[in-house]
Amino acid sequence: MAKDKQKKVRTEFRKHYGARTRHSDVTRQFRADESSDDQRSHERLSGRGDLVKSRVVRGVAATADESGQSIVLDVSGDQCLSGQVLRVHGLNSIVRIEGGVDIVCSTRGLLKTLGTDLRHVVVAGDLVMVKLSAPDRGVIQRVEPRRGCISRTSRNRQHLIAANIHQCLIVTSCAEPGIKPNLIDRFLVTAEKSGVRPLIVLNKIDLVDPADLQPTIGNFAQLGYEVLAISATKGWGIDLLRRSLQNRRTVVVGQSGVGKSSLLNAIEPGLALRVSHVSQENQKGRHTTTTAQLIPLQLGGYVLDTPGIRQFQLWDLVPAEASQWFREFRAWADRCRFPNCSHTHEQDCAVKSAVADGRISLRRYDSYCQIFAGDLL
Ligand SMILES: Nc1nc2c(ncn2[C@@H]2O[C@H](COP(=O)(O)OP(=O)(O)O)[C@@H](O)[C@H]2O)c(=O)[nH]1
Ligand SMILES: [Mg+2]
Ligand SMILES: [Zn+2]
Repeated sequence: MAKDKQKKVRTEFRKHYGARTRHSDVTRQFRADESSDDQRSHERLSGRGDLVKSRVVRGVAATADESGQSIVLDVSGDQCLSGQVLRVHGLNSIVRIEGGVDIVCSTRGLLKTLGTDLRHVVVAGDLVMVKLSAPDRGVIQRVEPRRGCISRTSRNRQHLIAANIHQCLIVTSCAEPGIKPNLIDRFLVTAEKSGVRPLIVLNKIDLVDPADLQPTIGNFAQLGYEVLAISATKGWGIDLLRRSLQNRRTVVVGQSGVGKSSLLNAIEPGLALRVSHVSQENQKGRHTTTTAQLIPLQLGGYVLDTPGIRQFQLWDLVPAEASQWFREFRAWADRCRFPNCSHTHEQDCAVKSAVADGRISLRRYDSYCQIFAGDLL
């Protein structure tokens, strides 16, 4: 270590807040909409930030990962244990060490210094290396590169609130309230954007004729999305759902009333209670601590609880970026006359032709147009 102190390592960091990368001229038209949106607070599954900072770090090699939201520090020889962060309380984190023991960890000094700039030095879901300082305490030495990041945009700043989330359970109900396919599309877009695998759940199948569900299921299944039809109260399809959650980190989203709590309880009694909002965010003014946490499942795996994530209004979607996340558009978009075609008003648009030929579903295209126009559901 002493020798390392002489070394200087130039490191690049990305900011994870502020203006997002623009992909085409078309997107500029939407800046106005977006900045008014940004006055509110959003939560979304994030994309990547922009490269903005370069810092000299003394003594220890530090790098930012591809999303720029994590720090990797070299650990010098001493033995470390790997674990994952269940939640963060101020300066301390609760880390589940391999083997299932939870310990309280502080964060290594340098990580904290860097964190002031990066804002989120450690978040729920982080995979970390920990050096034990006592049987039930440790110090986080290193944070592994992140993927599957869930973030919140607040006052023009993007805050990372959870990392390494494998999948997003999009819960909808067949009746009371009825299915809103366009809302499913919004969740799909947000999930796709961040590399979190979407899984669509149609709950309350006991209230409808299964035949009526076929068009909806077919529509999403054709696009390659997994759709599970279940009844949380009757217990139908719950085993399949359990298997989908096993050994994975899952965030559960969906309108209120669709049966998220019922579904969680069907998977494991008492789970819904544990996955309940710990606190409501104060959306105005200062940055407030996020209380996202991973709730361990008896069958293995975790469900993420994060205040506000289930309210879709809080999901931040940049309208002009939406087309790239409509996966069936991709094969056609290259053939549009204009490289920055928005597939709305342009001539010689291959996507629109595909819709006309029935190769792209009209429902999906309409849904895209709504998002592009910035319509709220
Ligand atoms: N018929 C029927 N009702 C259900 C089912 N799942 C949930 N419900 C009911 O739907 C209502 C809302 O469920 P809840 O779990 O609180 O939804 P949440 O707001 O998404 O957490 C409750 O009255 C549940 O009993 C189901 O599979 N079938
Ligand atoms: Mg609930
Ligand atoms: Zn086009």
